[in-house]
Amino acid sequence: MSADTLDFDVSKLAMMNIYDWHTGPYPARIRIALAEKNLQSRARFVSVNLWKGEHKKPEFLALNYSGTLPVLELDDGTLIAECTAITEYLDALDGAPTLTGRTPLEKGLIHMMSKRAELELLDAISVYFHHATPGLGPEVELYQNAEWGLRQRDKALRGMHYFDGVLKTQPFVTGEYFSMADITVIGGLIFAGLVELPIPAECEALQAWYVRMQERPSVKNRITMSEPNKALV
Ligand code: GTS
Repeated sequence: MSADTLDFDVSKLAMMNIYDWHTGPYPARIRIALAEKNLQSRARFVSVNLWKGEHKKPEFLALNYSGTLPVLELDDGTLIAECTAITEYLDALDGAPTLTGRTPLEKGLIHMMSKRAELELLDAISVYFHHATPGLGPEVELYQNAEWGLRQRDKALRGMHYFDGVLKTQPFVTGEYFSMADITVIGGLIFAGLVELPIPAECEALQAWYVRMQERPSVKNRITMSEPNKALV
């Protein structure tokens, strides 16, 4: 442990706003990262109601051009969107990154596997949800392409088989340590649960890994962790 880490006092960190939706799989990635880093006391959650399309309103688009959650806002007004970018920021705060890699090799592998988990699983399920199911409802889903959505569902199922293969030989997605890549796969499986896309029965390693991941307090408490701040909602 470096001197920086020993000196790190979480209570001296300025409060951060996190624009969030409590059941959302992408925002869940940031809640899990916060809890893994023990930073949840520095976060104020600001609820943006996806079902009412609040994330597509000009006020929110001014915060995040992409119109998606989550967004991190620092006390000087700086805005960071994109789960990977937010996680990298949070992980670097204490000078002791545990989620995004400590060495160049770890960093490269974690970034690769997390991106793969987005492309092959989480983002694919998101497209399936928005295009081949009622999604967030007709007020929000202004364009849908069911065929594209169904292809993405099949892609996600292939992604589950891929991660099952990875987890047959190692305890975590990039090897021996829990990392951002695990969090991204967890996000994908949270979304899979919401759209009722079960992990195929033959993907036993992925199923067993997910059972273990759900026992982590960061994952177990991901929805209730914002309740003390509910007054802001
Ligand atoms: N690449 C973005 C990231 O990594 O942050 C994707 C973020 C994203 O798609 N967030 C979802 C969203 O805003 C939130 S949730 O579905 O997990 O709740 N979706 C709304 C929409 O209309 O796309």
